[in-house]
Parts: sequence; structure tokens; C-alpha cells
Amino acid sequence: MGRFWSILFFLVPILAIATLVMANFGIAPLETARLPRSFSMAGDTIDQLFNGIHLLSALILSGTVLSLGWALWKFDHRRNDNPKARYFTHNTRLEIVWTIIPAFILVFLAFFQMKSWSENKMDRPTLTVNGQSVPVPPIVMVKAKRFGWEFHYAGDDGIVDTQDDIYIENQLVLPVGEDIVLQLESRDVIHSFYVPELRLKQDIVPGMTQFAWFHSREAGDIEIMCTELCGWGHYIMKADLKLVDRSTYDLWLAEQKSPYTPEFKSNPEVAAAENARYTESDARLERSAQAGNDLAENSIE
Ligand SMILES: [Cu+2]
Repeated sequence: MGRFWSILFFLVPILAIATLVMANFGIAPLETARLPRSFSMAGDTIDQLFNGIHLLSALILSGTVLSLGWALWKFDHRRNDNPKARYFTHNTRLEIVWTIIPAFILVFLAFFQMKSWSENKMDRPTLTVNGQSVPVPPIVMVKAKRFGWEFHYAGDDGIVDTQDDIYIENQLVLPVGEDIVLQLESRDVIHSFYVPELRLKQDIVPGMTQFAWFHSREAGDIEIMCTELCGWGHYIMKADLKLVDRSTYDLWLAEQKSPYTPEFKSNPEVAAAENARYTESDARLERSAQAGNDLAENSIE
């Protein structure tokens, strides 16, 4: 049995390194197992960190499993004249070594990721107004709810969460090549705002206002998803994210603004149609919430 188990143990590091190499160099069938192409500068640094930690873990796993496999191979009792095991309680030198090496690795990682962490999570981008540097105001307030995304664009006042906000569901359009700040809030439970291509992920906690930011260097259509299990419809909680150049964005936003103009609102036909649309979507939401509650109650019983 000794040979069988040692070969099985040897297979683990071999497969671990093979999958890592295949995913990183895009070799079939694991060509899609790697992270999607990064749209943001910050994403490149995050990828370096991710790949570095991944490689380090693969090496440590390989080292551990290889030494186990080697011990199984070498000390196979049927191939040893004296198969009696030696008993010892501890080895101080070994314990010092395997405490100090991981401690060094962890301290190294802590310092290595510090800059990226503070840029992406602590220091909100700033802009200069009248010679003073102020945080970039949020362009959109994102309201996560079971099971969809509301986007409230700042209206003419340039401030989100005010009367003239422009309201859109499940479709976010944003300009590329500039610092974008999002204000994130939840209507109900904990959700998480995740855009893999931007390497952007932020939990959204009810009762808290959080900010997330990114700077995309590329235009394109990508997807926003909720990555916090939030109920039965978690899997459908997605939205489209369209990254476009500034002029396309301005045009698009102007189009969205029209239903909010006084002329548009005072047109009775338009008002009735809009009202019907919102009542319908409210009713749909209520039905889906009710379905979710029924499901939850049934599963408790
Ligand atoms: Cu969710």
C-alpha cells in the first residue's frame, strides 16, 4: 500500500502546478479559468498580488505534499528491515523554522499589498476645486435590493440622493478614462457589488453608506453581479455595465434626463404612461418579494 499512497500524494502537487500553469498560460481546458481581462490600472496590481499569492500557495502546497509523499515512499514498512516507528514529542528547531518562515511571508504580504489596498479602499480619489483638493463626488447612488440594482444618477445639481436624481434599473452607463466614485447602499439585506473586469468588489450593508471607486482605461460591455447570497433570487441579481467615452455618456445621460424635465412631466399622456410603468414594476417587485417570503416561510416550517 505504501507505494500506492506515495504516488497518490505525488500527484497532488503535480496537478496543482499543472492547473496553475494551464490557467495562467491559457491552455485548454483551463483557458477560461483565469481572471477575466482587467479593465482598470488598479486591476493590474491586484492581479500581480493575486498571482503572486497563488504561486506562493502552490509552492507551499507542493513542498508539503512532496515531503509527505517522500516519507511514505522512503519509510514503507514492507521495504524496511526495521519498520518500528521512532517516537518523539517535538522538535524545537523545526518549530522555530515553520513559525518564522510563514511569519515573514505574512509580514511581506501585508507590506506588499498596503499601497494597493489604500488606493483602492481607503483614499478616495480627489479633484481640485478653487485650489483645494476635495473628494470626487459620487456620480451614481447604487441601491441594491432583493433582487436587482437601482441606479440614481445625480441630476443637474450634481448631487446624488436628491429630488432631481435620474432613476434607472439594472443598467449602469459610465464614462471611461476618469475617476468614478459610486455611493453604495442597500434597501434590505447585505449584498455585494462585484465587477470582475474592474477587480472591484464591495459589500453593501443595510444602514451604511459606502463608497467604491475605479478608473477604467477601456470601453466595453461588462456585467455587475451580486456576490453575497441574499435570498432565493440571488442568482438573477445582475446588471449591465456599459463603459463608454465621455461624449457618448453625456448624450446618453441627456436622453435619460428628458422624463425629468417639467415639460415632459406636465404632459398628461406621458405622465400616465410613466405612472403605469412604475406601478407595474412596483407590483412585480411586490410579487417577487412575496414569493421570496413564502419560500422562506415554507423552508422554515
Ligand atoms: Cu444580492
